[in-house]
Amino acid sequence: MLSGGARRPIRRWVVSGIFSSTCLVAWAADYVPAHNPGAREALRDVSFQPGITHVGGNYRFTDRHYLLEGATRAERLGTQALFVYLTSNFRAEYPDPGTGLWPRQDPVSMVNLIQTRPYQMLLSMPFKTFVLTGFSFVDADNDFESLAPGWEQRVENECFELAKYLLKTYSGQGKTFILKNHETDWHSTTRTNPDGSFPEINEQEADVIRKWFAARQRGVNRARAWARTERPPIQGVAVYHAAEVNLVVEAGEGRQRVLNLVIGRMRRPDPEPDMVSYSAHDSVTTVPPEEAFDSVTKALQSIDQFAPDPLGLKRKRIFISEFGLYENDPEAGGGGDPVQRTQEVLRAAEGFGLPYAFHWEIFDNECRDPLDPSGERWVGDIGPEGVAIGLGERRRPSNRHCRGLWLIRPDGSAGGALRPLLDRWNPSCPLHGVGDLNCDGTIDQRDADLLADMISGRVPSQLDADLNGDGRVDIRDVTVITTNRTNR
Ligand SMILES: [Ca+2]
Ligand SMILES: [Ca+2]
Repeated sequence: MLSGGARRPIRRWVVSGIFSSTCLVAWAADYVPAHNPGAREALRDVSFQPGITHVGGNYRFTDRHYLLEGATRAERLGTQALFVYLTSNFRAEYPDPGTGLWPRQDPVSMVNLIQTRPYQMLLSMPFKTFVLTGFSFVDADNDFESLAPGWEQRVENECFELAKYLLKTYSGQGKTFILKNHETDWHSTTRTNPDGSFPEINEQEADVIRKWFAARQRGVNRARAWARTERPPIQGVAVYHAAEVNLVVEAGEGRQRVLNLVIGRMRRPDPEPDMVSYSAHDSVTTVPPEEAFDSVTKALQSIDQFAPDPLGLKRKRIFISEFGLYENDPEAGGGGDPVQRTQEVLRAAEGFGLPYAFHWEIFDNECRDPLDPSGERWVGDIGPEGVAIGLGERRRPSNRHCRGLWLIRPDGSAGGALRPLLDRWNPSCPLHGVGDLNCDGTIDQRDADLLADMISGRVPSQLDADLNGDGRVDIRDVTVITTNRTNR
């Protein structure tokens, strides 16, 4: 199944020729040993935690910078792990309706982009782990014919500069960064089968992917090698590179996929990827909820069989980068009980010993345009910029226009997958981030009264009462309480 969960937001910048094999120059192996005790320690003690993805959502609730609105909502819900994109399409994926935080001049590299104010504000938030889906800007240029000479070196350098910056800037802050790509299997070939099925990759295509993974990993390895020589020493920060797979069920069945044909064969002098991230729609949404545990576990076993382990991370070298439920579109998969399915996925991920599993999307990125008479057009395909539609705009999708890849629905209510996540993030007060301000287990008038007291200054205002993520505690946050009230 061509799962759409993650395809849509990056369709505009995915490079159709990225893995074409033309004009590639051989590179001189500049192998830097990947072994890094500090890096290993950072993940070894991580206990399993669910995270949230935020990119390209189709609706917003505030006029704040969208990167920060989503991140603030995620923080309120209680997660310490956030997954965002670093993409040359940043203005569309994270629109800035009125705060002027994006620079006028376009950044020209990942490290340029992460130094912009929105990302600086994001990285200063108290998340412990940031997953960054980043294609180097040289990849996003969609012009490999002309860029091919020196391509791998440029990819390597861009990853090096980003990783070096993160290590240097966040030394001592206890943060973990994971640089990864997006669903490599979908990008592994531009061929199509006459019957519409997705072709198995061939040796030539596998070789280009291998070189590309190696270039990215070499960049991260170089940065870690640099960090080991710095004085004062860089410590208390970790940067990893993950290679992503998404057709794992088929790889387990012996079909030629990225997991078995590329990752399973990476050997020195190619640096092996630190980690393997798994966009898990093929095992999460293709079975009934009660079978999700077995389905996901089996897929993880396949990854464990093929993934190298250059840092000695054991099963901490694998994580689920995407699981999402098409709560509103059962035919697409993910139907049935969303609570049970979510619980089973989390149980499988934790039981297998993974560090993370990220829920695909805080705000759904697969909604239809309500103004399109055919009902076919996606909101994400409307225009070049600003796919997150604001409150009151005619084009804003409502719940029924979306497929259900959400934790927060367009009407502000909680998606079906949210409760099991809240129970893990904040067991003592799970509903806090959706309105239970006084932590008595219900969302009702008493919470609204407490919020009113904060707004009027009768009690000190708490930033965690900024329920809609616009950076202020005011009357607009009352809406979240009224939408989610448990006692009506
Ligand atoms: Ca309450
Ligand atoms: Ca607010």
